[in-house]
Amino acid sequence: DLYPNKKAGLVLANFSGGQGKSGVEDGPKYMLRQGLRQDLQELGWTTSIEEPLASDDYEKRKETDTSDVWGIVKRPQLVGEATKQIYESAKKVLERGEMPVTIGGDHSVAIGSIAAVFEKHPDACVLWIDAHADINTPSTTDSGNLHGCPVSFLMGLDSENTPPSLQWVPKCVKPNKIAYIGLRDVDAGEKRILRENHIPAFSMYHVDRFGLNHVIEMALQAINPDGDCPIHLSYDVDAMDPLFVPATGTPVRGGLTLREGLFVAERVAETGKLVALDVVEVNPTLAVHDMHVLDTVSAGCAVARCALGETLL
Ligand code: 4U7
Ligand code: MN
Ligand code: MN
Ligand code: MN
Repeated sequence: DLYPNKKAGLVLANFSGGQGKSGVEDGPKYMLRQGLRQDLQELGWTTSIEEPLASDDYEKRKETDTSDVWGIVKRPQLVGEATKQIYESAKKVLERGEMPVTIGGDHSVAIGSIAAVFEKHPDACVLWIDAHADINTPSTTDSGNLHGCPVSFLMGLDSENTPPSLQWVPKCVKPNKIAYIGLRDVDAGEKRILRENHIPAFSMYHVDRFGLNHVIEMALQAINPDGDCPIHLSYDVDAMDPLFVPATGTPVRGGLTLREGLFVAERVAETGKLVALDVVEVNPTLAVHDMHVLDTVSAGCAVARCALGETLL
């Protein structure tokens, strides 16, 4: 068995402050209602639940505190506090020897989970599955939405312009320790950052050119050449095509099929090196029909099951 311990701590990151739309904070609730916890238990995982955001009403604060800005950056205080709480929860889970499975929430929550993983495993690497690179800095972001910036804080890029509330974030991710798969909507400033830092980034063009299997091998080879590093899989469901995952905040057409999206998670499970998983950007309220909700939530749950070994024989 590749994962003999089989204990997961589900970190409920019901947070929407990294972007403007409401509803993404309900992702965890919908995924649990869909049976995520039972699914994982049926796969042999013992699960516990962490609720890092339970003691404050972040959604209420998002509505009311209009002074929480840093230049163009929206809600740095809220994001700084929420991600710090998520960091503490994920750290607790890791300290117990368990795997943090962080359920978003928008992708800013990965600031917390990834910071915790690198504290426990300084030699870790990150696979970022997404239509977007999420590597804007406070200087390059046009939207001011922090869910488009988590990677830049974790890498310590443009740290002179980091909002005070996010200065706790450790500069833990080196350019050769993160790789992207699924990119197709990358801002000009982000392209420059990816290029200048030689960050391995595989877009949908590369998926078509080389095939997904080969792209995954290249990504893993780039960040984990000896195959011995712990892997953090940060999975934005918008990596998959909106045909399969319609209920998400920033959908981009031309994405991974559902099977391709699950294959990435399956391949990572097969390495036996997964130490943490994020599943983010499920926004049930952006669905037009009930079937959109079901498709999206089911896809998110399936990513988690595949990453935790459902399809390993
Ligand atoms: B997600 C964007 F401009 N790059 O910065 C931005 F296109 O977590 C999108 O990947 C960010 O969904 C998307 O706002 C963040 C935009
Ligand atoms: Mn993302
Ligand atoms: Mn995205
Ligand atoms: Mn999004």
